Amino acid sequence: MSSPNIPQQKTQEGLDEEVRRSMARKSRRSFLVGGAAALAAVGAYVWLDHAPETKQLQTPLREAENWNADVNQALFHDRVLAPTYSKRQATLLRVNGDVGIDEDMILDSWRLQVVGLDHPERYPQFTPDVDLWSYRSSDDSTDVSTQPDASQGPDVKSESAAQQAIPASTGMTKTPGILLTMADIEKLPRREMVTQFKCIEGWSQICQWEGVRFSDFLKAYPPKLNVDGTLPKYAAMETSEGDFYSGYDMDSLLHPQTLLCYSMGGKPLSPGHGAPLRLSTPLKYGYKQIKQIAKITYTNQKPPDYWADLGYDWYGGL
Ligand SMILES: Nc1nc2c(c(=O)[nH]1)N[C@H]1C(S)=C(S)[C@@H](COP(=O)(O)O)O[C@H]1N2
Ligand SMILES: [Mo]
Repeated sequence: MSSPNIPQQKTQEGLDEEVRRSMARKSRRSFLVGGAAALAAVGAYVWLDHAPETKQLQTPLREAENWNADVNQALFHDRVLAPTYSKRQATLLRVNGDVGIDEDMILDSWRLQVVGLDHPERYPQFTPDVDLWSYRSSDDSTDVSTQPDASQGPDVKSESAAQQAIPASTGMTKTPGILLTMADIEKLPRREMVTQFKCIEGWSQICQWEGVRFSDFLKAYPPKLNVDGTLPKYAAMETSEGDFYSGYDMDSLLHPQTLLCYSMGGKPLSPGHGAPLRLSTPLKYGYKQIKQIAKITYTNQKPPDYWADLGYDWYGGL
């Protein structure tokens, strides 16, 4: 009897079988690689298909290739997904934190200011200075206009990164960008997720969220690329007067579970939860999930962050 660790003499048939198996292994592997490439190609196709503006851009091919490689890398590399739950397990989230939120904001007057786009002027929603947009409030006494008003003193608008860089009140520097309505946001693919919401204070709840993936938003309204063809490193988000502001790294934003949400548990967001649009991600603590977003700015500078300025971790990762 031959011992199992002494190789049997290989017959021609045995060798053929070995070669066949190794070929099969190889082709399975190349199939997987080919599959990933095909997926990337589909991604690129869907991208172009969904963003006709991109086609008109005539970006150099090299740049376009980097662009796709960069984004597909971000979208398709091994993502760790946070656990999801069944809708039955979802509870009603408590309201926690109201910095920068105008509960009386007239939602028709809401716009999402987007700054740092690639050729913003090609969009119908273009405006030469997003900072001139006024959010109106039904409560007149709290209706702080975003129009410059010297009589109100220096604390009328707390300073966020974008505002520090571009002093709107001087009227010297403009912040070109686009002003999106909720209808614009709702045109993007609707996603649902039931995930755990964790607050650093020590409580957590399972919640059901509805909205759009940040990655879909970015594809529809792509940022200006860096000269090497890469995406900006960060996005800054802030409330209408800049009182609450949060910064995000691009990798976290492109994660499939990072949503711009307009509803919770199938019902439109309440003002306290950040109507009409907030961020939700199970990857970060509650304090990184900005409510009532008014402005998104793509940038390569690490944006300031309300809670990081108070000593919490800037990433707030879980
Ligand atoms: N605009 C704004 N967003 C905010 C806050 C805030 O005070 N203002 N608080 C944060 C904190 S600390 C938490 S825990 C969550 C709470 O979200 P919820 O009120 O929907 O539970 O919102 C985050 N987003
Ligand atoms: Mo929090």
